[in-house]
Amino acid sequence: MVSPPEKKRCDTDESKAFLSAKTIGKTILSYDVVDSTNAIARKLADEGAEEGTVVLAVRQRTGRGRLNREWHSPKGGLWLSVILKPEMKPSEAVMVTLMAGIAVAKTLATYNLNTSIKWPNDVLIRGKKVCGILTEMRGEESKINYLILGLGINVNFDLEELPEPVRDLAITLRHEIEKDLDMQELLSCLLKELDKCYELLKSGSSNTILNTWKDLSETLGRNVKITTQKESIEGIALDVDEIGALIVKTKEGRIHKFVAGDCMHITRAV
Ligand code: BT5
Repeated sequence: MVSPPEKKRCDTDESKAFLSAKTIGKTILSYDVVDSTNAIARKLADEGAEEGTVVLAVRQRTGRGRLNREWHSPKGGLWLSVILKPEMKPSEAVMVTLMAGIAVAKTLATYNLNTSIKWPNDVLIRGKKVCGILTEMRGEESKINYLILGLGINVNFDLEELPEPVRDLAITLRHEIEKDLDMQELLSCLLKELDKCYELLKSGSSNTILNTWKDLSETLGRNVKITTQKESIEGIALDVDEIGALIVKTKEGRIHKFVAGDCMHITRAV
């Protein structure tokens, strides 16, 4: 159950900034404290909200990662969800996650930050997680009704605000560049990049997305362990296929493809 969130700002300034958006950011709903922006976006999508609607919150009480894992969302982060209605098969939804990772990487590059991406959804700075992406889908076997693309970026807060085990694997932009960023500017840049990358994806330019993703990938060429609800496989991450599935070759020479799963980097492959 989502507690009724307090509507915070009326967003006229924010909305104006994105009138040029083709899809993502034409409508921005901004909240103060919520349980999860993904949960609000899901509810809005069920009620028929238009594609591209962005739900933004200052803080999340119960932010979520994949498999219902906790996503710590103190004040000072960029916590948002976007309603998308792409015409693609559910098995292709991982492409949306990959394109979102690219948009985040491009946004952070404008601040001279070097990022890499761990398949499928972690954006890293010097190997530490600065952004997590959660793509949730509602649909039938062959059709997506809507996707909720949730993005969490650690921006203006201290690492000490994250609990101990998470802190060691995470990074915030404040920690990395030793100053605070203008959140509006960061949001504006991110939504523009997301809008551009999404247009590219919708126009059928998956190859451009995949090639950019490969350049940013921290995973390809490494020995990895992929864990899904069914199995756990170790091998070399060879490539991603045309729908963004990770191709892994085991030491016995068997090829596996994953459209979802947890990826652990074991060593750099020789
Ligand atoms: C993710 O899941 O990385 C997806 C995170 C998506 C968060 C956004 S915020 C806006 C929207 N609303 C939501 O409720 N969610 C989305 P996963 O790959 O399962 O990673 C989860 C793991 O990341 C946790 O188990 C922790 O180990 C770690 N973690 C939690 N909070 C973190 C943080 N703030 N920074 C870095 N790592 C964190």
